[in-house]
Amino acid sequence: MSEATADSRQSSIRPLDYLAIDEVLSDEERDIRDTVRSFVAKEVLPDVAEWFEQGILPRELAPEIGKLGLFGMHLTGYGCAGASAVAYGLTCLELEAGDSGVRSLVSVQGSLAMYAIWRWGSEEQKQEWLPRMAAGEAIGCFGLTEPDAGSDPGSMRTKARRDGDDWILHGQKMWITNGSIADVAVVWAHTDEGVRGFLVPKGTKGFTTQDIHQKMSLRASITSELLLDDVRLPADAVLPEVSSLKGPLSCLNEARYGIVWGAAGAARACYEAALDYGKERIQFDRPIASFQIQQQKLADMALRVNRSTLLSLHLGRMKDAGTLRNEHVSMGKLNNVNDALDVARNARQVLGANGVTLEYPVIRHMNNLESVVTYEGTADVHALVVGGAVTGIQAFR
Ligand code: TGC
Ligand code: FAD
Repeated sequence: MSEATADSRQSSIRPLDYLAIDEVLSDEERDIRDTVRSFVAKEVLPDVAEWFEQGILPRELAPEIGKLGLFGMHLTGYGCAGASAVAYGLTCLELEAGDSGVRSLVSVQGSLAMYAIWRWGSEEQKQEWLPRMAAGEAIGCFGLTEPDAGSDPGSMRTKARRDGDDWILHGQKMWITNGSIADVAVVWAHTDEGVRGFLVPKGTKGFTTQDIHQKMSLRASITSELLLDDVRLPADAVLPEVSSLKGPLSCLNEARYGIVWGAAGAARACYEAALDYGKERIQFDRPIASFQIQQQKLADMALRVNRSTLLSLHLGRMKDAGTLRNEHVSMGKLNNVNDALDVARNARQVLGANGVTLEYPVIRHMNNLESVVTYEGTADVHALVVGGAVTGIQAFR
């Protein structure tokens, strides 16, 4: 008998960690993961169904998340924690096991708004915004998408032109997470010098927001329209270090990386709910988990949860080693969000009628994932990135 077989006889399978992925994490990674898991259990899970129903996300959550050091935790300096990519990923996994809206708050703040300033901003901009954003005292949003420019952000209509030393920014952004609660909006616009990013503080004359209502997904998250009506900005409002689409797209890589992990968290939450329910719910005098057709569903969920977590970890180790490419991230987002959607849809059926209520987390995750599969590049966009990488032929245009 091989040593591997003997080992596996000694330790039993853990249903929630089938492949014993825990054991390949470092002590520090497990500590961070456990801290975030406890935070979610205490501060998110008791209320999130209510937030989802009401379509709100309490702003008071931000300083609590800031105290834990989770905003921009993978960045260095300026009050940021300087954690590893894997630690940041595990954080996203645990947050999204709570709700995609909470992970989105952290992604948009840390990976989009803070990263844009950290990577492309001036020293003064970093000093002004990053410490307060890391603490959750100031909130940021990231305005790239427009009503007529989603998958193709290069076709955006928002423009900025120089007027003496100032800039005049005009246009409209759509579907912007944290838009109306943000203290600073990072807004991308065409200029004569290429695509540039602007820091637009809340209350700037000509800058208004309007929340998007009647969403059936990501309800525990604020989504807004940004209206920029000839907004006059000083010269130092522009991010000085980039003037092409590479600016916003580099930020998207960071946020997509977090989503890769987050989707595995939403999947785990749905699988766990289905497993518990399946063992407790009696029909035909037996727990429904004893029927082969339900076991097949549970086995498929276990497979997808483990596959997506392993893929996340692999990409995380690559990111920490400096070998992760944006094409790798695309494969991760494509696989993991699709896996999570499959898990959520199967789990919802295992729960029967209870699967359509907010008493259980499954339909909330299932609905949220319909946004997650669309934002940060749709599944089609990521399939085309992977297709382009393997064929060498770009199929977007
Ligand atoms: P393309 O000509 O390929 O590239 C233009 C410039 O950008 C560079 N580049 C990248 N740089 C860094 N990371 C990437 N992933 C990059 N992809 C491209 C490229 O090298 C080039 O640089 P340079 O120096 O030559 O100027 O651009 P394209 O117009 O053909 O578009 C490519 C495409 C379709 C992949 C891209 O536009 C895309 O990703 N579209 C999807 C848009 C998207 O994901 N929007 C998300 C908005 S934010 C959001 O959804 C937040 S949700 C809330 C949450 O996160 O929780
Ligand atoms: P479209 O681009 O119009 O796509 C419609 C369909 O056409 C999709 O199925 C797509 O895959 C397909 N399609 C498009 N182009 C191609 C092609 N070349 N080949 C094949 N198929 C194609 N944006 C921000 O900037 N900041 C935010 O904070 C933000 N938060 C969001 C929060 C939520 C809840 C949601 C739902 C969206 C958010 N977005 C945000 C916007 C999001 O990034 C866009 O919705 C996304 O990029 C897709 O754009 P679109 O909705 O305009 O769809």
